[in-house]
Amino acid sequence: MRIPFMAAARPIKQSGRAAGRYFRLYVDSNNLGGFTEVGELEFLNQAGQDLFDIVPPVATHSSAYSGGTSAMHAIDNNMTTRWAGNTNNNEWMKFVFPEAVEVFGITVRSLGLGMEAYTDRAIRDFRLEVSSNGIDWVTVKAWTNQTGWTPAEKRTYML
Ligand SMILES: [Ca+2]
Repeated sequence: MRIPFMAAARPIKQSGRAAGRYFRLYVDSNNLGGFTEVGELEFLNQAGQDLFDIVPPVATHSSAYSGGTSAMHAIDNNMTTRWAGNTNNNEWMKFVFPEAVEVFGITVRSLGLGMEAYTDRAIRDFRLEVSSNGIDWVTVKAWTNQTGWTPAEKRTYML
């Protein structure tokens, strides 16, 4: 008899936190610029530290304008680089951690140096999702109407 994998790996979603190995930042819409872009993204642990630095994940994306704008460029601690999805809606970045992590919040930075004219590419309606297998997703929390971004602005969203 097989022991159900799901019992051990089931992601935990509860008020104020989410735990698992598989996460996705799903962008329903940006601020209507041509591309969906994020300068930097952080996943915060309970101490407010960036889990991307502590437990580096593999990052992938729905699409990217070029190899130099892949999802990895949203977590490289470099505000001169960014992730750029090809359209202004239904784009995502996926993060697979080597072990389960507990996320308490996220921070998002809009486009930084050299991209000041394109703040309409910043994300507007988006959600954090968690998964037990990297395929089937559960929304942890959604945020809407995030407008009026200034260049390299950092906003914090707690779960
Ligand atoms: Ca970057």
